[in-house]
Amino acid sequence: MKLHIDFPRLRRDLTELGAIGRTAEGGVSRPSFSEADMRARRWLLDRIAAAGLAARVDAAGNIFARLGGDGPAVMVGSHLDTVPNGGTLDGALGVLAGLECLRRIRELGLPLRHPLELVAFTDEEGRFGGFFGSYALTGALTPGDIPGIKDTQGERIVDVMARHGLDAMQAPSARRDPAEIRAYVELHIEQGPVLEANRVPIGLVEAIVGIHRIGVTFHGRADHAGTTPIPDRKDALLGAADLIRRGRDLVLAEGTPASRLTVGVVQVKPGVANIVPAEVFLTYELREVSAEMLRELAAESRALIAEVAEAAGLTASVETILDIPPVPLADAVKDAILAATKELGCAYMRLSAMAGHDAQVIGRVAPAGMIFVSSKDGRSHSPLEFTADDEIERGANVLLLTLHRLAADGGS
Ligand code: HGY
Ligand code: MN
Ligand code: MN
Repeated sequence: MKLHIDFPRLRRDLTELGAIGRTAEGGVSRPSFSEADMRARRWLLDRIAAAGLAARVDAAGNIFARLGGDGPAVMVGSHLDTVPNGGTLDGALGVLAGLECLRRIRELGLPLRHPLELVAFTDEEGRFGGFFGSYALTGALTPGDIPGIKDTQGERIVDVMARHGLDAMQAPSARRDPAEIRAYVELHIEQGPVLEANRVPIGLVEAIVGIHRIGVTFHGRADHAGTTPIPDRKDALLGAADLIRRGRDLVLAEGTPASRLTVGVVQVKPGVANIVPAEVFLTYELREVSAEMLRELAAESRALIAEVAEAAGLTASVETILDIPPVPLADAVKDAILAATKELGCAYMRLSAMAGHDAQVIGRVAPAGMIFVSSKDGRSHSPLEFTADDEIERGANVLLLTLHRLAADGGS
């Protein structure tokens, strides 16, 4: 009989974790370092201990569990944090399936040539910009960045982590030498419609989309809503509205079918019905799988921001929130995933990841790979996110065989 995970045990873990931060709509809210995220972290530490493994938390709040001895590890993981009112699988699946794989390999006493290491990364989803944990691990976080990292409510990560007894300024010390990472593998739901439309259960991810996220502030002038004639106003919201519409037109006209633009946050000041908007902040997020196209769209968008500001009599300031290039995934890891799918006799297809993942941060310094399972109706970042149990089980078994190949048979 082939090596396989204990699915009922994984299912129980997913259900228990899915109850932490549950919302009235049936979704989950666990923004990074919220009370729910902290409870989820404590729950995971308990599950790691119950599996007979030693847990470690680094200075960035990343949680680890290791199986095997010294030397470069085969890492497996994802994130516990969620978007507000998100689903129960985005992130949780990769962490809990990874834990299940370590547990299974341990209880079967399978010999390992290379250690296995589970990781749950801090703030993948971006309450504080995203990828805080994987940036720290790969040395991409510098002390100078940290005091300025805040959420959209203006709360600084330094203050939020301090409330939980953590010193954000120490996060860069979580850096690991890339030579310690033999490979990184992440199982994730696709979060899009491709696998389902093709009726294929497993996705072999070739590359992960790049993300260029900026914060744009239009500065106008507060005026009386009744006494100020329309042509005399400096209405900051007008600039924002113009940018949202013309940015969309720009990306549709100049981009590729894989280009995306999302304005997900708009904050109006003073936000009063009878005052002309004086200031508007918005997030403007571009995604592309071609690095060159992403750069072009980013440059054209900046020119557009200046143009719409001028046309509305405003000034605009722009700050970069996230700038992560597209990342091709490693052949060595893809080969192991492919061999695992073949061993299980399940169909697969190659595709790009259109969501961001810690694998693209790790993939810049070490060999990384991703396995996708399908998402019903392509829904995610929503309480309607769903993947059938048999698909989850299949994906976790592909993960198990992949890890086993990389850690037990991986040569040298
Ligand atoms: O935003 C993303 O693509 C991811 O879900 N963090
Ligand atoms: Mn997500
Ligand atoms: Mn995710």
